[in-house]
Amino acid sequence: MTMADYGAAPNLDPLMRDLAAWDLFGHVAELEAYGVTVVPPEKMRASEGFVDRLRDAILRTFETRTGARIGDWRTDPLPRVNTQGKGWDLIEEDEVFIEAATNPVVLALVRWLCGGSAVFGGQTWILKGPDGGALGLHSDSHGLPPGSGTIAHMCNASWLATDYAGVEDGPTVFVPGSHHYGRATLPHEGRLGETPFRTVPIIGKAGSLAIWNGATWHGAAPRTTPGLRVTLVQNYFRPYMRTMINYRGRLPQDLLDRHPELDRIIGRPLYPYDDPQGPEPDRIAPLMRAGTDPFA
Ligand SMILES: O=C(O)CCC(=O)C(=O)O
Ligand SMILES: [Fe+2]
Repeated sequence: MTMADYGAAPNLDPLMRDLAAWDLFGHVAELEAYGVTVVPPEKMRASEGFVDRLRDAILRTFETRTGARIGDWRTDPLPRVNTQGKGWDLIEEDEVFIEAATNPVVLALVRWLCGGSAVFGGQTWILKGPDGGALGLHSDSHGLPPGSGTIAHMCNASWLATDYAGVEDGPTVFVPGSHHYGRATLPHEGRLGETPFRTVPIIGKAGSLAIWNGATWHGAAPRTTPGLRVTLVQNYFRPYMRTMINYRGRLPQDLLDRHPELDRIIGRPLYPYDDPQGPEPDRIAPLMRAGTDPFA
């Protein structure tokens, strides 16, 4: 007899059964304790050849959208092209991106973190070559100010499409347990090498899933090994705090130009991006600032 067998929690019981059947309770415990976990490929219930198709689809989409050729991802550097505005909105490029977004283990862990009403917020690639630098510590839960608690308001479920064997491969790095701080990093806390917070790298085989509470502080180490690190980033959100009416899409620009306070309160300066290819950095920065100060 387990608690789920009582059938008293209809939103939770089926999820608990899946987590038990798929041997995921250790990962749930890591998500609660550390705010991040890596699920190995053999637990991911993905179809045969999934990660090879995923990596190929990312590389092919990069090539089609930039016009640059990648060569051998195991050995070659990343072509030096501007990828600004090219890396998002992948879902219609290849069905493997839908498979990645709707994988049953991804969804079980996403629903553990963000509930059964979690919504898919976007997918983007990370392609990182030997000259790929570090990324400072940050929270992905943009806009959630100090005091927002420790539940996951959003989460990041990233597929490793190449092996992350060690910190030299330029992986994502985490401050374990930082989701309990309930706020984003301040500028002096975010710089890797200077921050007093201890970080740990994600290590895992291609086909693993790295999933974290969006509030867990993370960044990335520089890559020093040859070839490419390939990752599919996926964001999922709790569905609350939405506007009833999408004024932003409706009100004419000349009206907004004449009424700057209206422009501000309809959230025009914030995401979602107007361009599905985002990201629009000007729309991210004010939300990230709001993650450090309840009055921002
Ligand atoms: O792994 C990385 O390079 C950084 C990833 C990151 O910050 C994210 O996906 O939110
Ligand atoms: Fe991030």
